[in-house]
Amino acid sequence: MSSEPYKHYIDGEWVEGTGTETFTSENPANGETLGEFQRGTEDDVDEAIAAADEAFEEWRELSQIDRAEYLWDIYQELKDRHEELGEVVTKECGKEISEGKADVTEAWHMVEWAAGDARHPKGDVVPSEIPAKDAYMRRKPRGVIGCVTPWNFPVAIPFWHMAVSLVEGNTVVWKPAEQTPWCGQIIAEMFEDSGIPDGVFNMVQGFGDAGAAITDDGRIDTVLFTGSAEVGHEIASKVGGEPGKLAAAEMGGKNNIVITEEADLDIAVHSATMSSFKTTGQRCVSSERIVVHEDVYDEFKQRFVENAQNVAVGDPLDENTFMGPLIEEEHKAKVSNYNQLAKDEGVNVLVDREELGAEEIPEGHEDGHWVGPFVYEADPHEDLRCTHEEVFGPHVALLKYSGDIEDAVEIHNDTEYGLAGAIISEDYRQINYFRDHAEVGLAYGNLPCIGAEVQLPFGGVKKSGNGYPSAREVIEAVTERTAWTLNNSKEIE
Ligand code: TXE
Repeated sequence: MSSEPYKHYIDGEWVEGTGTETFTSENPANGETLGEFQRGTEDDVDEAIAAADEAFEEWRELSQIDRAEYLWDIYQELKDRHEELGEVVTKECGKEISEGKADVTEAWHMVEWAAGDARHPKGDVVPSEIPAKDAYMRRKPRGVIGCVTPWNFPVAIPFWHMAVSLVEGNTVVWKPAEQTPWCGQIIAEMFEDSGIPDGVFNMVQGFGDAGAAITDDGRIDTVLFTGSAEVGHEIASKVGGEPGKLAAAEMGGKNNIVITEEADLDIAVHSATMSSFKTTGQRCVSSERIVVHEDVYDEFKQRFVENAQNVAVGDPLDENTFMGPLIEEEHKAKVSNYNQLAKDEGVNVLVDREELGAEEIPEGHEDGHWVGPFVYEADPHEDLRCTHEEVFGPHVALLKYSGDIEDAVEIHNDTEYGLAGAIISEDYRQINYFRDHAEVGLAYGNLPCIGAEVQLPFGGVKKSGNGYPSAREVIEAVTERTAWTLNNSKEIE
């Protein structure tokens, strides 16, 4: 750890910035201070945007193959520093170590996709009504991309936003989440090591006010945001009022797993356990609603409850841990309030490990933000807040249904969100009905409701998203399209 506060990275320099305040990063498993960071101000953001704006004119003139070379260096560094960075992810955001490392893997997959795509044929040759006319579509960079990212995937999501943006010829100003600035620091070091031209990549550390200074600035051409629905909708509505500016936001969900009457229950129990409790329920695709057919309900309930009672909560650096702590005390209070709300709303509680026993908390980790699983059964047709609002923790409702897949999907769609959903079934008709009618951007069949592959789109519908700030489809938000037509004959139309 440096004895000086870590700095912002603006225009190819490490700068203290104009602010007088610093903040610390803390390990959510034990309260240990991991580092002190400069807190960015509006003036720091202003400087970063000015640098990005200026760098854009030269950066856009490079071939995308040349631009991709810098990303290949970063790809290699992500691989070389995999163990180290995976451990930093785990220490900073509390996910268990295999997930910490997977966050880094996910990042290099994105960089590989973006840099590899630079040599890939793109675009369409389009038929024209006029024989001698060529018609095709060209993409151009939009300019300066403002990226604001959350703490739950502190390495993968920044690269999901930035890798394609940069290869396509944009410059970026990025603010990491305030809970995970150390990951931000290491990523900025990687950009510095790559030798990317000054001003092409800029990072300002800080809180929501610095984020808002990025997203509100008129020189930002596209805002890419991943985080809460509240902030995402605020950004999207502000940006919507500014002609020529775009926002793509991916927000949370209240995700369901549907388990039909002839489902393979081994797959069902495994999928529900993974989706509900991995990352301590703090993935945007985590499932908080398990919709189970009455014919298999009792057996599923007994097996799922057994898992919920037994999943190992503990030190995320220990490979035997299944669930680490929650990100911070404030978030623990939110999860706890929702558990209480569920009780107040009259649900039938099946597992309540909210307060872990002293023997479950590893020595030296008493200051961690610990909770265990909370599982209950509720009536799917009752309009309860606990079964409809995103908790972002290991808080899970079992919802029994009778009837056919149409009934299950009706329950599935009965939330304002539409990010992810899974079906566990052996019946292709039911699976296909789910695929076509579940109101989600990410649908999984006979798989846990988690996981992403960068060559697929990643984003939601309804309250969960507008546009795709991540993975393959981000190209739509960070490029302009020109419909190009060329007359190859001497004839005048
Ligand atoms: O999100 P915020 P938080 C959900 C989840 C969680 C809740 C709050 O339900 O409990 O959001 O989490 C920056 N203008 N998800 O507080 O506040 C902020 O500094 C511009 C789901 O972490 O949205 C950070 O960098 N930026 C989600 C980023 O936005 C602003 C993952 C996210 O912070 C801003 C995380 C503003 N006005 C939380 N206010 C998912 N999709 O997985 C804050 N920020």
